Amino acid sequence: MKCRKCGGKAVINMRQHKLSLCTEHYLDWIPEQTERFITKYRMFSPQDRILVAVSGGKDSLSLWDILTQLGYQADGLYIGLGIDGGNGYSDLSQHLSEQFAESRGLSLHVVSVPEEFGATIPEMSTRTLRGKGKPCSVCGLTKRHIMNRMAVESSYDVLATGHNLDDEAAVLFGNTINWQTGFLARQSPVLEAHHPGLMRKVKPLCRFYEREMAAYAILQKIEYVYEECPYAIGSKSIYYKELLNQLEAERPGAKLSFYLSFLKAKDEGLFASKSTQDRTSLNTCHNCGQPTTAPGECAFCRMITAINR
Ligand code: Q46
Ligand code: ZN
Ligand code: ZN
Repeated sequence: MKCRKCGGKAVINMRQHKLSLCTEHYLDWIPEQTERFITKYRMFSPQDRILVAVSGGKDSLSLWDILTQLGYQADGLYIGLGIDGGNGYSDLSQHLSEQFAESRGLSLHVVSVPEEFGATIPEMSTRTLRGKGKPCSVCGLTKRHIMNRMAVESSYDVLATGHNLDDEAAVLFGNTINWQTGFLARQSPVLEAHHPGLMRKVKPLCRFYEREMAAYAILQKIEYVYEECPYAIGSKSIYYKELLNQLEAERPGAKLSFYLSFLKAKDEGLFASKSTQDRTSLNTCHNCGQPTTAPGECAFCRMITAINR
């Protein structure tokens, strides 16, 4: 297998793009493509201040690496969830995020959920669900609240997350088989802020396969946490990813085409009425000032009240 650009030894073959590249050209190709997506979806400009949500994993650290390489002003935000799972998952991911920031002279905001709210994510979940179910819904709600609040309070222009194509295709698949039209209307590489307390959100890696990001992180020698969060095991999203991988093995490019065809259909007006509906129905939480679809308090503030009861 030879690199298409220089004829040297290729380290990756991307069947969906009919493209093989050597280390050097692969490490150039990923940032070039990222820049293309940033421009295509009008994500941000060099004047914008970007907050990157960093988890210590390959995608978010690679995203931060790529954005700074491309010359963007990007700071990081790490949220400590207090998840141990027997392998010190949160401690290790925080350590690797801090190490990454320090080695490159970048600034990283750290918010600790246990310090700020008096309980770890699994503890919060036990209190709200009374021991039933996984902590993922509590975790997602908490992370979204903190990310938005930190980005708005520190006057960033945009919040960037490291979701890759496999993440986006799995979400799309789950929403499609259940025809979750509200969620489908909101799924996009760019989520505009339709409320003063809401931050714009972008996903610059949404067109890269997970294996492409893993290859990038390894070849770029980024030290990241290999283990998944212990609560991700057995999740629906991993199951959907496996199904999509089976499809991809038979039909290279199927995942990318599933996602891109969806974006095209949305551009052509699919779910347009649903998006307008969502935009007009946002209120302000009486307690924290963040946008909410519910009248009165937002879901996060209601959850914190329930935990402290
Ligand atoms: S939601 Fe669930 Fe993730 Fe939170 S508890 Fe772990 S698996 S980290 S993306
Ligand atoms: Zn080459
Ligand atoms: Zn609130």
